[in-house]
Amino acid sequence: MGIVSPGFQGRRRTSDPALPPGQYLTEDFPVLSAGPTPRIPLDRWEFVLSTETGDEVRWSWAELMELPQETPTVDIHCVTRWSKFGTSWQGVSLDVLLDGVDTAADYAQAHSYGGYTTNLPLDDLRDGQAWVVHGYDGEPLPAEHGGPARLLVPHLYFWKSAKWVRGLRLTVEDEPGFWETAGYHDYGDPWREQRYQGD
Ligand SMILES: Nc1nc2c(c(=O)[nH]1)N[C@H]1C(S)=C(S)[C@@H](COP(=O)(O)O)O[C@H]1N2
Ligand SMILES: [Mo]
Repeated sequence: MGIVSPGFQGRRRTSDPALPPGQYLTEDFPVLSAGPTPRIPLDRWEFVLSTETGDEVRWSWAELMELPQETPTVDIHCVTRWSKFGTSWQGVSLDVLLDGVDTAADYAQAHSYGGYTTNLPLDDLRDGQAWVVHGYDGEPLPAEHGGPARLLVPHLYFWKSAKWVRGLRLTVEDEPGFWETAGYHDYGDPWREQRYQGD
């Protein structure tokens, strides 16, 4: 080994080009929840994708597990300014869930067990940009971080990654969710610092 102090080696710093403007790095994994943590038994869990025409596709937990699984490792950025590099997840790509879904919708509203909602353009869920994840760091996703399953959309501020996700409503019009209605930015690109409406 060379003369490199442990803990410094390989660690990226606040000047890192991978850190969006106004963010700082954290090594731990903060929990941010607007309400109590819902507990959903796996035998009653389901994920529902509904289209603007009222068509629905449903997956039980067992059905979700039978789909092709991916293990994305991504950086995440919370609007409260913490970022965490190199988080490792396991789950199903939205490309798989949207495959074969016939829709003319341009938007999606994610909704969660417990009532949380968040909106995003449907295109931001396609092309390897989003997952329904149920594993973190090789373990089942802890309830406080959104288990049994959450949305993971790492290229947008982390409030778009709905915990305890229950489904997606595909909509023709953009329908603001919980934080978007409260004044947060409709899109939430961390690289353009889109924290609040008007940013
Ligand atoms: N259902 C639900 N999803 C949610 C939230 C929430 O309050 N409820 N908070 C959001 C916010 S603001 C952030 S930063 C992340 C936090 O995820 P974590 O607690 O796993 O760090 O979840 C997002 N998804
Ligand atoms: Mo957040």
